[in-house]
Amino acid sequence: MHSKCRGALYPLSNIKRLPFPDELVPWLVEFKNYDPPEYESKVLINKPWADPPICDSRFSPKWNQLDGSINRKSHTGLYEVKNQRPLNPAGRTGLKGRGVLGKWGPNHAADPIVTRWKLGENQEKMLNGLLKKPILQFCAIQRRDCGQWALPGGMVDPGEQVSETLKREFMEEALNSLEVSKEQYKRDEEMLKSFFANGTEIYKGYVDDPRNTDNAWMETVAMNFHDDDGKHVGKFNLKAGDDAANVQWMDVSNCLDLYASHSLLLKSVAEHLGAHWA
Ligand code: RP5
Ligand code: MG
Ligand code: MG
Repeated sequence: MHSKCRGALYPLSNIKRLPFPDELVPWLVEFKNYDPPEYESKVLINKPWADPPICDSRFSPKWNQLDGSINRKSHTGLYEVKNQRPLNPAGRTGLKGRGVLGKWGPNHAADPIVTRWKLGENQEKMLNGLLKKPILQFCAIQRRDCGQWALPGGMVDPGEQVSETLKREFMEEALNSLEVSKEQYKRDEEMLKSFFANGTEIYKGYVDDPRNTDNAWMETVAMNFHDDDGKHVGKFNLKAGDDAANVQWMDVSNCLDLYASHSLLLKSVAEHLGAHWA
């Protein structure tokens, strides 16, 4: 059940979502006279990465399909389209329109979950909890838009391979690749090439993102890239860039309060690698 996209105020606005009880989230449950406010951020006007307004006569999207280079398919299966508007597959959010999201329907992102073990003074793995499991660390960024800590994920550009998005977003947000010299960029990319070639898919699907609306929502492909001996990315100098204000290695545990569904993604990684969680 999504909850982060049902907060009182829509992010970066003073638009109030319609409040309603959890049982009314599924579209299949009747909600008489459901008519939430509508919001479309001005930021989207004439942006090349954004769809036109839904009522624009030149806009004829192909829902649930690859629409030219724009992927309008959902990882969750076929979504419904009602009154020419795609419906959020996770249910009602208390807001119509697409808010600040560029695309009507699914907005595809990718989340790199880059991990290493937390090591002690003698390079031994540090343990935690009753079960004495090793502590995993992940590369976390602090988002500029809301100040919350998160995975260094980002949107899949039209026509871009998800594997490319994962590497590019990590480089932009955690290595500041948009501002380093060409030489440094090449070195970083070369070092990351083999590291990012061996990832494990952790999740593919809907994200409970605070920007979601009834007609536009985030989806992601999350992959884990684990530096087991800490000699590769685990040694990199992290530097925040683009939409990240800060970057750091953060201990993985159930105490984390991260952006959107990112804590859940880390829980799966901890399970997958046999790391401490709770
Ligand atoms: C989240 O938003 C995804 O999981 C991903 O981390 C992120 C992508 O959006 P931007 O970081 O580009 O704003 O839903
Ligand atoms: Mg980004
Ligand atoms: Mg981002």
